[in-house]
Amino acid sequence: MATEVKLLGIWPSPFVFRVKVALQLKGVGYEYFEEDPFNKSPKLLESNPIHKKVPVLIHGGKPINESLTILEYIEETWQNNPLLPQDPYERATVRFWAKFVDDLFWNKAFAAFIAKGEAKEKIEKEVIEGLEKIDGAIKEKSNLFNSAAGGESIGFLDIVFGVIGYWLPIYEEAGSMQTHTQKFPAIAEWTTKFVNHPVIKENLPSTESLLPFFRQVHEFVSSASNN
Ligand SMILES: N[C@@H](CCC(=O)N[C@@H](CS)C(=O)NCC(=O)O)C(=O)O
Repeated sequence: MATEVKLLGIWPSPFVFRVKVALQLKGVGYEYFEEDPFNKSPKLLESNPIHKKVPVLIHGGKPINESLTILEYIEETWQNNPLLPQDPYERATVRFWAKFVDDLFWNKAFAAFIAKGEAKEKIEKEVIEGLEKIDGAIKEKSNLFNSAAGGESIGFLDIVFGVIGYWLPIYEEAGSMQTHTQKFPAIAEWTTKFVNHPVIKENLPSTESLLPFFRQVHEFVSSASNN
């Protein structure tokens, strides 16, 4: 009997989306549990006691935390349909850009989403610098961003990059950010191909549902930072 796979998530999360896509590309069946971030389940608190965040993958009763670590775990556990390239240098390059993307998102883009006034403008400039670098990387290393290369398959970096190509424009609108992710030509082209991939389409929450959600998040974090 196959070992039981469970995923704890919330539907609007780009990090949970990564795990759903990776599992589907590998053909791994799983049971999904929708969490309430304002009333986290005992299962979530005991499975991710350090960060108390989703996604959490539970495989045979053992929890794995943090989306990038979960993707690596999935890649090593189910070796069919590889998400990472074979060549060690290319694998290292993929890991470098995956980390760059997450650092840019958390340290800059999310910070710009919640910042105000001059601080917002300053950090937006840093986001733009990061986006320029990513745009260059997509052009230069298009074999690693599979959907940019027009490849049929979706790779590790495509899965990770969804948070910038697809989610960031929604944050920009919900948080009145002037970073204009989709003005970067390689990012825009990548996004068009990405959203049309069948496995991506199946798992991607719609912009129409995400926008009101992130407007609420923005309102919530803004009022919290005013108090
Ligand atoms: N670095 C984490 C980020 C996960 C994350 O931020 N999850 C959010 C949902 S998008 C969460 O669980 N938030 C609940 C909280 O912060 O209390 C990853 O890659 O998995």
